[in-house]
Amino acid sequence: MRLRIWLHPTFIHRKPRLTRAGDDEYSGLTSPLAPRPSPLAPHSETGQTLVQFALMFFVLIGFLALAVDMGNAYVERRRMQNAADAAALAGAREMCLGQSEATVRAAAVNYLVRNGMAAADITTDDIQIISNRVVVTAHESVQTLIARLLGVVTINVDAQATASCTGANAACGLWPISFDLNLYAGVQCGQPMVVWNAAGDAGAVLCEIDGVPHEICDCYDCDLDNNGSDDFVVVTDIARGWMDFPSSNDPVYTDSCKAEGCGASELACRLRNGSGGRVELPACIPGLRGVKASAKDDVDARRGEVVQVGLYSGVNCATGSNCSGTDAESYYISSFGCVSVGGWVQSFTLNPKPGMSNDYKRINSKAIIATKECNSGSCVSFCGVGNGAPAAPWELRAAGLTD
Ligand SMILES: [Ca+2]
Ligand SMILES: [Ca+2]
Repeated sequence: MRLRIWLHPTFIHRKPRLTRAGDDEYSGLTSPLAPRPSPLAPHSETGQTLVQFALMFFVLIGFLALAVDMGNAYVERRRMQNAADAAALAGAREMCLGQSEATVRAAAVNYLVRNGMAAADITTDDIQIISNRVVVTAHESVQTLIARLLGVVTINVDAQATASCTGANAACGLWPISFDLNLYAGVQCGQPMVVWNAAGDAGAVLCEIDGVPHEICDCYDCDLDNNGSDDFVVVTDIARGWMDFPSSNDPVYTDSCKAEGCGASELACRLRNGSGGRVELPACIPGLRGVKASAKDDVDARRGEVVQVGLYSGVNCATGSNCSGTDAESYYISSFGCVSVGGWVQSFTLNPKPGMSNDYKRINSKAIIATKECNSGSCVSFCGVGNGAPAAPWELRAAGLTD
């Protein structure tokens, strides 16, 4: 009998849009959806009301279903999006670590399940591995509460995410030595760099042929096994620098080696332990050229390890520095790479090539052997995300979500 209330004139007056079709006084306000008067009137009035009631009931149920079930589906879709994001990232991370496709896939499946997707619902197509990308679809059928009264028992929700393994935007635990990016990019994968490190040798190891500067190995013999290709690249202090990493404000990545100034003990600590701080690209890091003749034990402590290094594309980017003296410099770090530490050599010998003038003498120097790493599963940032740009083979990598 509640429908009678709707027909009361005062009520209708206040809510004209609820006016029933056929009420003359208010017929101008009749809804176009209202049923036409039945030819069976007046007996049909009750039936007509019932039809209206039924229609409104279904409309009401429809709106309720929309509110409750769609709201629920929306929440579930958010959950599936989180699952897809986490799974794609986990897969891309394994990709960066150089793992097999099966491992990439397993990591993605693991994260889908951990984030609420039923294992039984996961199909092969849900995880696609395309080049350096992992595309994950998370999906589920949400049981409806209200819409099932209208025959809709489940709503399918799905979400997709793409993550890729690309160059890293940040590094932690950097070794406190950076290389000139141009020089580093030109070194062959797996080729050792002999990082010259004796006082005065930066000037001594010069190569000029007919007055034109050349690569050091054009004047000195770097092909010891005479197979026609150089066995190493000589890096003097014009192509590398010692980093004095600035304070890290990051509460997670604190730098326990940090000390005032630019001293040898701070550098030794970092050679041994790496910098705990986080360096995000691009960065201008103060430092020194020069030599660190006392670093032998600290370098040898890392022998055989792959360490992450900054690569600079410019110098003197900073106006102030903790470092002082003629060797003080700052380095514009625009990329990261990795080297495996071959250790310290107390006396590395270079012999002039046959035919060089008498100005070129045999020279010996303390040196650090650092071999350029490419496609290494150890060359992965643990505090950065992917920068989105495809990584060079030697570049420090990280996983990141891609649009
Ligand atoms: Ca050779
Ligand atoms: Ca310092």
